[in-house]
Amino acid sequence: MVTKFTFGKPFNTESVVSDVKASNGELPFGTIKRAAKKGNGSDEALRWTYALSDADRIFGLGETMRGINKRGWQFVSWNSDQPLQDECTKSLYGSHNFIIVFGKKTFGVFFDYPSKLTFDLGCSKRDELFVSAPSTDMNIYFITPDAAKGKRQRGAKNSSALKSIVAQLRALTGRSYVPPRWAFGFCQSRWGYENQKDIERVWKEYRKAGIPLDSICMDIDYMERYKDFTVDQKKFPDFKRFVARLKKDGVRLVPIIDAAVKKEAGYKTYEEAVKNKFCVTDKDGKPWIGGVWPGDCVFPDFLNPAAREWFGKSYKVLLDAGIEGFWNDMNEPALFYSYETLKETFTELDAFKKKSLDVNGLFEFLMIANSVTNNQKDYSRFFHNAGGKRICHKDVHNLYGYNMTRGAAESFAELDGENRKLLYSRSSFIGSHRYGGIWTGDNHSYWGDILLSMQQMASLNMTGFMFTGSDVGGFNCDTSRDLLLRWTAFSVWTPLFRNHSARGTREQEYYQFEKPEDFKSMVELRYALIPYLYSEFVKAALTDGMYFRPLAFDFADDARACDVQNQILLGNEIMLAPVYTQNAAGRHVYLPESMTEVRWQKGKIVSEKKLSKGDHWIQIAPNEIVFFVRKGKKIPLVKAAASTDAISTKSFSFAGERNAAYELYEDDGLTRDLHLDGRIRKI
Ligand code: MIG
Repeated sequence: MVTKFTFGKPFNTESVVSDVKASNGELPFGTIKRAAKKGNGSDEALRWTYALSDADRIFGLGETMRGINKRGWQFVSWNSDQPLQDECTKSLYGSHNFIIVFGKKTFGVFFDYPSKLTFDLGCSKRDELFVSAPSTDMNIYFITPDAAKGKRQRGAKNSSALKSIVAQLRALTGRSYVPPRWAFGFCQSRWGYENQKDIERVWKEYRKAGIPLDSICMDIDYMERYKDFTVDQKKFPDFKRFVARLKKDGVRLVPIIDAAVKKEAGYKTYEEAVKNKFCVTDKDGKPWIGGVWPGDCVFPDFLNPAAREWFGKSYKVLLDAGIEGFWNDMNEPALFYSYETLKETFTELDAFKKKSLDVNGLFEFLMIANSVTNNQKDYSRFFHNAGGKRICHKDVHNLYGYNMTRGAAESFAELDGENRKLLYSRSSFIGSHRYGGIWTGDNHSYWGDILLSMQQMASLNMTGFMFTGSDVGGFNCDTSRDLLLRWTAFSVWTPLFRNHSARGTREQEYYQFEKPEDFKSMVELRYALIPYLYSEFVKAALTDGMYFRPLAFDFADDARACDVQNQILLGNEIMLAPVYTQNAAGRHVYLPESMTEVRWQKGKIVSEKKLSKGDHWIQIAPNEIVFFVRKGKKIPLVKAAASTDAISTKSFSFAGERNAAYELYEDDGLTRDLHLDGRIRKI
């Protein structure tokens, strides 16, 4: 059951798509304190507090650092460009303000609020959970599990409780985005592909190595002076033909689009933005200028529906060139500089000319200089026109990337009512899961980031973001072959499977390493699985389910299972237990029920072994993938192909229990009309 409470006059984020009447009753969980004065200047104008029991676990929050159980740490919803995230980072690119308390009482809470929110999940005090905001205007939804329907199995009650809470959040906020099937193919990316020659090389090397490939991302260098919706003619002399040539071989190009628009007289997008008043404005109502890649930029006002639509329609030039997928970047929005901050900074630094730079002075100097980029004050310096109302950006900050994604998706549907497009964003908010996926941003080539990625997948699925994945191999720092192998062994299971890295780091395309056949084998498992993974994904999307789940969601009565932070369930059949430490020969795995251990090597299944419920040490060589098929289940595999277009589902091989049945969802992988009816094949 969903119970809504409205405090003050909340901004309508349009996260919620169903009509729920606000209750006048008592809060079912915890207490609310609101400052007498609207916005008392602190971050605690509104504060919801809940007393935690010893055994309570806290799930949710989507894209954040740290484990699946979030208890014991503090997180801040404030969409941030975090080029160097680490374990202590409190804010990432998205705000997914949904938590589940699982324990003495089990319930979900969704805070529908567009600005900064602090989640203290038993961090300041072990037994206290509080969520606070700088404003007193907010909608809060409490979700309690619906009674389980149908036949009850032992242990099914609590487990269906967690699934029921997530399903209700999804019913409230809308169905998850489903990309075209080719988006489940492998994508190679790198910030540093400069021109057609670079991309051609990637394509040819992959084909030469016999490693399947479906898409190549184009990072900012394809544009003319970093201008959105342009393609540099010198670098891509006949772009349309190039796109067609690659597509004929099953490879799609996926260009990046940045949020900010270069200020340049005569540049179409800029001129249109200014003429139509589609930019965010400064205190005097003039287009606000901030610096990003192209230098001085204006910022589309994605909160203004007309501006949102206009920007979305601007993708048309690329669609017309044959492009079918995009990634939206820098839409927190990231800000390299503003003139206001630069001016203040120069003034402050000026004072240092007369000072001697002792240790403290030097650090102060560096701090001031370094605070130019993503300076928080800048978010108070510009304004939106949201439904005719002038609103300061900081009050709706977390909605910016969401509405960029929304504008693009809505325009794609108008421009091409027939076919789905691939779209994923860096910044997000609950609500944008209806319009696109996300990637998890600038991680590192750290071993711990493999685990982080797995944990984020589980949490993101709770908040509706199912089409997601991390930069395989790590974005920052130099990767290593062993790390890339282990990371790939996990990421062959993530819906977005993209190897991406930063300019200046070691090149990490699979063919760059010795024995590329080891990578080939892994990517081949992905392709053998695509019909299955796609089937589980669409079924989850259409039934408000989850593609990835923590073990607690299916084994809620098994305390051991509920505390597992380094294994997850995929769909209805699979459990994953990736290796994420260097030079490990294998790892411990906890089986909450008996399962089949399946071992993949050299492009095929080499062994299957029934294992009993309980603890196991599993040996896993760096070039192997081991996964577990659940009790009473099997999965279908097909013959791997060079690209998804070439996959045939005429015949299958299987892993798991052969006499089990599997219900395969199949469609054309492209058209927008999605439904399960008549599309399930029992095999
Ligand atoms: O300031 O476009 O997260 O994936 O390669 C860096 C360059 C801007 C950040 C993205 C990353 C991308 C990079 N971008």
